[in-house]
Amino acid sequence: MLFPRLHIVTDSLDVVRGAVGHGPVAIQVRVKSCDREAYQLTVAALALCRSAGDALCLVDDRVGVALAAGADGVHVGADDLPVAAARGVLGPAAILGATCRNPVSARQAVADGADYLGVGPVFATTTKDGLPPPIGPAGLAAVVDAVPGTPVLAIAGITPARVADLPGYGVAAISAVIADPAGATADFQRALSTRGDTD
Ligand code: TZP
Ligand code: MG
Repeated sequence: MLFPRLHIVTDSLDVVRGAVGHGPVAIQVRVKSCDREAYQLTVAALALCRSAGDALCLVDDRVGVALAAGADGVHVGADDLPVAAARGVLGPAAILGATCRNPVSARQAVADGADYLGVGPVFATTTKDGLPPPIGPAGLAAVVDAVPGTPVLAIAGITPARVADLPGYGVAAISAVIADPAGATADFQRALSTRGDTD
């Protein structure tokens, strides 16, 4: 399967149901409560991804949950296990993503074993607290240039209408798909497939 250019980050099975079936997608299960809830949601999301056939199931932050549930991989941020430590626990086959904000941290994450990068905040968002100022498409482009061959996904404030103007491999979204998961996902897939390759 082509590594998905669209990553939907969610704690909702309704969103997962709407997001699969419109083309390659990665579901990133992001649960802020506890491991038990994250595990249960991951098992259910993974089943939906497997039925779709072209969907990956990744887990935000929680390496143990990803391993226990048999998910395809993990996405780690600044407060989670370091990339090298996560890679050590996961082994070589799992997909490992890392959040980065600039070229230096991006190069380091790739050297430490990240397969792809989530880069942002590209735009302002109210979805996550405590973020640094947005880096904009130009900041994103600097990271894309720093890690040739590594898929870079834009995150924060991403909507289908913004996809055409973003450099990099793809995008990750939370709030843009909540109101209408299937419709918004289809819009994202259309926007991604009609833009030129920008990575
Ligand atoms: N990490 C950086 S920004 C962000 C996360 C999890 C939230 C992005 O959410 P939205 O709703 O797509 O702006
Ligand atoms: Mg995280």
